[in-house]
Amino acid sequence: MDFRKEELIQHPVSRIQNPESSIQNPESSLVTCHSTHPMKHTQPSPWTILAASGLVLQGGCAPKDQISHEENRDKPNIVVILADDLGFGDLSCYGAVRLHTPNIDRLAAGGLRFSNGYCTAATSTPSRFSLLTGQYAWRNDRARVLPGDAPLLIDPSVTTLPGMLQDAGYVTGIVGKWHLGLGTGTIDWNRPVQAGPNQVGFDYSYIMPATNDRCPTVFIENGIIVGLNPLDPITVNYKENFPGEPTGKDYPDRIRMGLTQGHAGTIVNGISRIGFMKGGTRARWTDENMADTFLLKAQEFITANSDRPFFLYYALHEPHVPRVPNQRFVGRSGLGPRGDAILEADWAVGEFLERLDELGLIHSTLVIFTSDNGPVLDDGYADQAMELNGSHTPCGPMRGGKYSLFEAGTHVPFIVSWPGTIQPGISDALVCQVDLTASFAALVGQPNPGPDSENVLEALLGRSPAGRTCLILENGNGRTVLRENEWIMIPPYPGRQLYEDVNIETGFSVDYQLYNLILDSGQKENLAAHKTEKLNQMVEELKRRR
Ligand SMILES: [Ca+2]
Repeated sequence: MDFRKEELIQHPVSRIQNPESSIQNPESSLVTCHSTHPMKHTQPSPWTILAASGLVLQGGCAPKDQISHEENRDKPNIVVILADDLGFGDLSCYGAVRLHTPNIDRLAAGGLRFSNGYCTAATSTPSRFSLLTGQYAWRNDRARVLPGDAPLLIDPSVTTLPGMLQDAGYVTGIVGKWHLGLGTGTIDWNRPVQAGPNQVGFDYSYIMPATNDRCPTVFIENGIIVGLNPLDPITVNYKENFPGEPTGKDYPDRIRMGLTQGHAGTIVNGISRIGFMKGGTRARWTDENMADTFLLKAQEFITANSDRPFFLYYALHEPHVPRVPNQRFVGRSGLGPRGDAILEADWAVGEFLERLDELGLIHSTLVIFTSDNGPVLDDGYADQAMELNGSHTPCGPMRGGKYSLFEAGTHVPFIVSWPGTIQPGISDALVCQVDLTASFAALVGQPNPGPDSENVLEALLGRSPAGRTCLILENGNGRTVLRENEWIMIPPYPGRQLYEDVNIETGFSVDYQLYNLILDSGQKENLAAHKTEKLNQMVEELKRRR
């Protein structure tokens, strides 16, 4: 399709005995802004030293250092763990039977599990844009699934969620998937990236630039590619291949995972990707170690900043394609690589929470676990996700999936935990990731910079059964629907009813659609012709809000 082409319960799996040994690029170092914690170095690269000197970070510590530790004492740490393409029905705490996710289940059992939690969009880039800016992505025409060489989507002059928390004295970090663009135009990947997470509110960043199926397949720490050999510079192109560089299209015998759609570009680690790259051989990631790498960096961040309020955006890469979990998880789920990747994500969450506990921070940290959009089985690689899925229901009771206007596109797992402050339970309040900006602003006493963000803090903390009343959701391509209380209204949109390549319903129809989600969570009965008054009111409401 057009927009996709650019496109601690005991766990049976043993813990990593020696994490360093399995981590790529161990020479990279964690840069913190903390004055009393020396930087952790092994062999710092010149770029790392540059970053530490402030030439790259450009004074990101200043606002926080003006706020004393005394003032910050009562502010909780905030961690947002965001899975990638994880469905409402993919966790056992949300009803999965074929998959067991004991660590995320434990988080849910000790916190609030929301039954009406949403991301704003059914694809990654617009969804993450909303999470970090408190703004609907359909207001920004560029907020579509971005190629790996797209410029930064977020305006650096805008106060973001992490930027607002910086103003409140938090040290802020992102570890994991970014997918919101980098640089201001053509990027020289061999120089520090001048526009990225560090320019829109993050003091520390260790990111995958776009997605795990897109070039460049490298990690970037504070704007600098980790482990890059200057004698082997890296070049990226999304229009044409570099002469002589093998691609999945030209060398299908060199790839270990077959293709069902797209992904015919540069081969890295035996898997062909979207886009083309040349050079940077030493810096290229090994998919099997990605979860370990991100976990280590997330743990390092909270450890280094354990005595001051921190915000960590821990953006997992699972279960997005290509699904290549570590060997420890291969075959564990019985559902193939997609299920195994979910078990790997669950393990990483468990290990992360255990470190939080070891640091004595469990009761002073608010943790949110959610997903950037709904699930998909076959998303371009022949990894048997469809064939081995069996009776598993990634969407739960809902219709649609990733890319869809139907519920499963944006109705996602949403768990909030803050032991000692939030009473465990289940909440039916309507909440959305776009609301985190306003809600956290209220929590830390800052103005809300998010134009579409509503303060639902009382709902997130379990003190109120009410969240939003109205919410605009989109398919990732600017087509929107309106949810209002238990109702959802889908305006008429031209186009096919099925994305054949992923076997997911689009939600498009020439007719208006109106569903009562309490009585009909599977969106089977269109009530538009019967509830004309409600339909008309919601049509007008959506027009008024867009
Ligand atoms: Ca996603």
